[in-house]
Amino acid sequence: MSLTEKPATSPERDAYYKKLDERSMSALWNVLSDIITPTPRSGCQPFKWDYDEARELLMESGGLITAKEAERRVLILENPGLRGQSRITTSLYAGLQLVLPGEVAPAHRHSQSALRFVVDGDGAYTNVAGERTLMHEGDFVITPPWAWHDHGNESDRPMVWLDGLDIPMASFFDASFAEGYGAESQPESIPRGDSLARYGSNLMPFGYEQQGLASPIFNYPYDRTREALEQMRLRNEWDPCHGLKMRYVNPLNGDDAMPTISTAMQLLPKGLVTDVYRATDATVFSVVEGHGRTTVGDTVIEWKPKDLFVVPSWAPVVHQAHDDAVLFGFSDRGVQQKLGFWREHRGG
Ligand code: 1HN
Repeated sequence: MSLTEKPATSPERDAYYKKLDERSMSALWNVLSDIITPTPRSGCQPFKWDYDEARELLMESGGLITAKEAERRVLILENPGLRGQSRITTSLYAGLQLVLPGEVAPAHRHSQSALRFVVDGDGAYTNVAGERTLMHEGDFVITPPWAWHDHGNESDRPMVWLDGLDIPMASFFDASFAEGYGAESQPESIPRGDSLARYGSNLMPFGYEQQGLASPIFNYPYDRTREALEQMRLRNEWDPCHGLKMRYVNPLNGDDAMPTISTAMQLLPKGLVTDVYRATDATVFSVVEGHGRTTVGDTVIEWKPKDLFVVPSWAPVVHQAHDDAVLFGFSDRGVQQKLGFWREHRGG
């Protein structure tokens, strides 16, 4: 038995395998090297979605179907190596959602967690568990599992955001539940801004105990994130692989803001070329500011603001910033760490 080679076949062995097959069994020694690989062997491929192209197609969908009829008017970003599986990486789903002025995306809930990362537009809202928040470019917004949520756009501009969901994880565990609210939108039972004031002011309500696994802050506004990065750059200390990279955390315990999806924002200063980096968490990037080039193995990705790209597990990555650049990223890092799978490697 070997981890890299399969045993030879013979007529006797083949006859034996046929008997196994008829009883829904099979021989490990014929598949071992395929299922226990020395390094990750992902079907996920590096890929970039040009935002201008995606926006044009999204706007076309706006003339074909309403947000209400679609339930969610979303173009799924399908990894080219995983077509037809509604996934951008092996474990994560991503899509671009359009809400036109005056539209509503009806209230529903599901076991899958969602993140919204605002790509284009200003001032549409999402209601999550009774609290409404207005969304601006660069904001990171959380919909925890099983929370009622509906969206709407009362601004005068189309709004586009990136949805990231743990759909493939829920499917893997056969743990998907969903239901409609029965009305277009839920009542606004909590004043706007409540969560950020209560949990995002370096304070915590006296005696507050964690409810659920997601952060009690559900909108991490971009202006605060950007300000933190800008202040930090003054020390001129850059991680050779990441520039300045900050995780979004749950202020109660420092865990990732979401239990199944790890999120981060990174600043890459003009001219920086990062050291080679690889990690087992395939990562989705959304370009917030700046232009640059990311090489993923042999693939070269040139990016500009609002473009989206994906880096597979264990692929060697180098980022290069042509001007000051800000990247939002999400992955399953936290899940892998909790389960003992996560690995990284710095340098060539
Ligand atoms: C969903 O509920 C939203 O609430 C977006 O905006 C995308 C993809 C699959 C299943 C549910 C949303 C979704 C989704």
